[in-house]
Amino acid sequence: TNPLSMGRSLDERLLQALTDRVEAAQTTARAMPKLTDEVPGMTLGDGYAVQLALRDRWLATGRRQVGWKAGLTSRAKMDQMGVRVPTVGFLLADMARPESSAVRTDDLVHPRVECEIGFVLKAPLAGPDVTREQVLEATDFIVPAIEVIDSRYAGFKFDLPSVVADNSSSARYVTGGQPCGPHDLDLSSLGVVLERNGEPQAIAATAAVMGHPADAVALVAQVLHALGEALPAGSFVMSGGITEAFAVKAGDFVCARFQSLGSVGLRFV
Ligand code: OOG
Ligand code: MG
Repeated sequence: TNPLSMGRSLDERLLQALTDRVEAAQTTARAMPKLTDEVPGMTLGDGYAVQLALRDRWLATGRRQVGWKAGLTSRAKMDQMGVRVPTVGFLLADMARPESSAVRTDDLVHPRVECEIGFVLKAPLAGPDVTREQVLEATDFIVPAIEVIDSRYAGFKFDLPSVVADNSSSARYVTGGQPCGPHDLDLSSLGVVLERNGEPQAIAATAAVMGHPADAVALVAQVLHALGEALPAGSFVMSGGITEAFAVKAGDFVCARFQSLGSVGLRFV
């Protein structure tokens, strides 16, 4: 079977009920059981139907979407989470935090951090077969980023339909460092050190993300095509965690140091 098959099985009433549940867990920062515990037949397409229903609810309240992220694009992340297929999630403007700022932990369930390459597009990307080269041509600049993920599932344990419904654990993100043109460095072999409280937690290189982070952005475009969505010019796209993610708590300081791109940091309170 096609790993990106978007077959759907939920009726409208169940779709709205599951969306209510995810919205409540995200808004109150209370963990919930996996959606598939109650609806074992839930498909990947159902997970995306919940994710998009949630996105549409929030846009209707005036929140603004700035882009999308790739999830589970590295072996380290897939192994850590026990999931084998990459995902996408939407990014809202109010999820962003200023560089070096203090991120509250009391409105999150069990936050984790990961470092990523962010892409800002100057041209749209759409269609079923977007390539790495098309991504690089459409990119205005790349920028180092830290994503704060927060699964709303108890124990950070989930399966593919459940995590997709939970917007691929999206919570907060911060960009920093030195923006750089997409052709100014070899994006496949940039080293990165992720530090917590001054100690290196993980050391990796960008090739960990599908061989090249632009391939992860191409995958985002392909998944969005299957969902009837696309990446407009101006989109911000995060290409997925390069290392596994690390739990953080109030008092922690996290810094990601990227070869050639500078560093980006956050505090937790
Ligand atoms: C899913 C989110 C994954 C990434 O960069 O791989 C993600 C999770 O691990 O909770 O954002
Ligand atoms: Mg991520």
